[in-house]
Amino acid sequence: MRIRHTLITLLAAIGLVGAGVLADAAPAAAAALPNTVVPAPVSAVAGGSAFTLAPAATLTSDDAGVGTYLAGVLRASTGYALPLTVGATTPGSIALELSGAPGSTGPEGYQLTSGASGVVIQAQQPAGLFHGVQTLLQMLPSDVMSATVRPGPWTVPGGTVLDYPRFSYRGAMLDVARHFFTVAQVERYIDELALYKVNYLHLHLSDDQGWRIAVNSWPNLATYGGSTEVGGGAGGFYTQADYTAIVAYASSRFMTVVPEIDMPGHTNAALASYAPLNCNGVAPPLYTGTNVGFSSLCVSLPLTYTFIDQVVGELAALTPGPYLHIGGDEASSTSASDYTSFIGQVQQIVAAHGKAAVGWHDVTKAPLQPSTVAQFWGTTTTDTNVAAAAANGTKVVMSPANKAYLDMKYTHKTKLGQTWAGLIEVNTAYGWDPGAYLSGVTGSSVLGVEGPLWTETIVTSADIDTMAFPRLPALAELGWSPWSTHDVTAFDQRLAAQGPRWKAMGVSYYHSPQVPWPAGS
Ligand code: TNX
Repeated sequence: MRIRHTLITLLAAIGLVGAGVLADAAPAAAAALPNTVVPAPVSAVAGGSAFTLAPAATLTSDDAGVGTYLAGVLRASTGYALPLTVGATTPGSIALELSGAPGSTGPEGYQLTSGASGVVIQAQQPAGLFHGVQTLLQMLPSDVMSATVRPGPWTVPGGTVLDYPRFSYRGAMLDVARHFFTVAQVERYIDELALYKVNYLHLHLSDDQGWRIAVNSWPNLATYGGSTEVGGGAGGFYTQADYTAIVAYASSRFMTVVPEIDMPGHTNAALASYAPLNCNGVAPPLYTGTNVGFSSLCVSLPLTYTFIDQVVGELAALTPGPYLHIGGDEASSTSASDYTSFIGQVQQIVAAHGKAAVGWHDVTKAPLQPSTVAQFWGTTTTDTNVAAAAANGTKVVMSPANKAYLDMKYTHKTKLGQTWAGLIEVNTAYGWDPGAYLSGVTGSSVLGVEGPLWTETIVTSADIDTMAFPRLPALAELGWSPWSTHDVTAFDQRLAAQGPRWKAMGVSYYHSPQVPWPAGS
């Protein structure tokens, strides 16, 4: 027993952990497979021989984009040529097929079968192949994520994975308003999120401290309103071409961008850019502090709605996804009746431009259109407005601040971040059920889960990485995996297997003492 345990530990240490190996060593029958994948798959059964990628291996794919993505990752770390054939009739050593998948896989799921002769991933849609590819990469040794050639061997345990998501919305939000992040920085985060099957990227594009998207009809928003950030740095903004590039990059990772223009509060950057938007006709100065709740668009002014119509119109035209986020949070400088009237009008504008509005859950104080989605960011498990909206058919994205906020500190010792919603260690981020968390907001009322990263204290990509990892994978698992797989000990073990991957990729992460990270990671 002790010898076998030592052997397994050794195999794990050299990256060969996997149920194929474990199955050989353990007397138990159908071993679970694999124990390295986050989010946990619906089912994973070990069986048959392991597959080892050989230097002469070939790739085939029914989808060019996913095939090219996989080839790019594998060629960089293995150094093998791995020729890719798109639409081949004979499967390659690794075959990505848009046929043969069980109906249960749905639009985003897949079936992965690995044996001596190769690996086959089958899905109904390219998104499913992409998610299956992420699982395959996590079944390979962690060095597969290296950007430079590593020695291998490149072994995948034998078995079958059947997998599909619990929720259709698995999101991450990046606040590019408090601190600006370049297109390359956003794309880096997209690549990291994609590893965990996140499929929505919510960009918080405007706030008191900065306006980050060029609007042709209101040019000062970006050129003046985007010229600073928290702490007084230079800020920045995305041209419409930049934004389009982000949308396209996200799409190549099967991720949909949800752009947010926060209103009626959180609008100092816009009010500073255009004096006529202010009730008193006077533009306030730009703001680089971190207070919230002091600004409001002028609800009684007709120009306000011309402004919103033109901004939303341009943004909607640049955004292929179904959602446009209107913020709506912390409007403490807007009266209750003004707020209700404002949210009513803005929903109509968003709908007129063909999008469904999303709002922070404060919007449930106002009557909502059937298509409007509420994003819960509270710290309680009861909210009568949200429950009433859900009872009325409103769908809810769950981002409880004391569980899902990636800007909260892990512990008092965490250098970055805030504490207003509490300290969030990784097991706290993992320890809640999005489908049963908020009274009256259960089952089909829950659209999914999102991890917001507010950036008052976040400045670099390393900062983003440190706050998102390992909590973002915890939230991604809550969004993807069936609740029946929920097990904190097993989760921490699977999470531990990610540490060497992040190391290989140069992703900084918080070495939580709750996770049994392998030595050296
Ligand atoms: C609350 S959450 C905010 C943001 C801040 C964040 C900091 C929400 C909808 N509004 O404006 O950045 O707290 O944690």
